[in-house]
Amino acid sequence: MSGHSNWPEWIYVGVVIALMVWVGAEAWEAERLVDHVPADAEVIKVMGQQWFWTFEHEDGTKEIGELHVEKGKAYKFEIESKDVNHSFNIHDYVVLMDAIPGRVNTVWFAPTDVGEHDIQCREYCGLIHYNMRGKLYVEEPSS
Ligand SMILES: [Cu+2]
Repeated sequence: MSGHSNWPEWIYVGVVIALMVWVGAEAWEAERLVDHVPADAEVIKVMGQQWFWTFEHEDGTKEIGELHVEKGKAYKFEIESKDVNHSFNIHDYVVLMDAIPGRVNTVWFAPTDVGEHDIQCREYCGLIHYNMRGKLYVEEPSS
């Protein structure tokens, strides 16, 4: 085998290893972002039912069809359903989670700007599904 050079193979192996490390790191980061609920996140209980959403804040405040939150805070949604499967969606903040009777699904978000956003149901849940909408109001912090 004299005169045979291995360097193209080693470059190939190096590139493949680098790609695998990169894909692994990206996947790990994505997983971390999805799973890592900030410790100070306020819990908001979200209940879906035909055909509206209700919200309950940690201090017991309840809202129907609209949800008021503060800019710069983190919120953890605990999502359930009273009847059939729904899906809780805040399109502008890429919040999307199924609301299933008998179990609690969680998803978190942290609004960054003051404004209004649509809340909707993304699972066909019966006759008036199209009207199962709500409004998210992101407001300036009160204190
Ligand atoms: Cu629906």
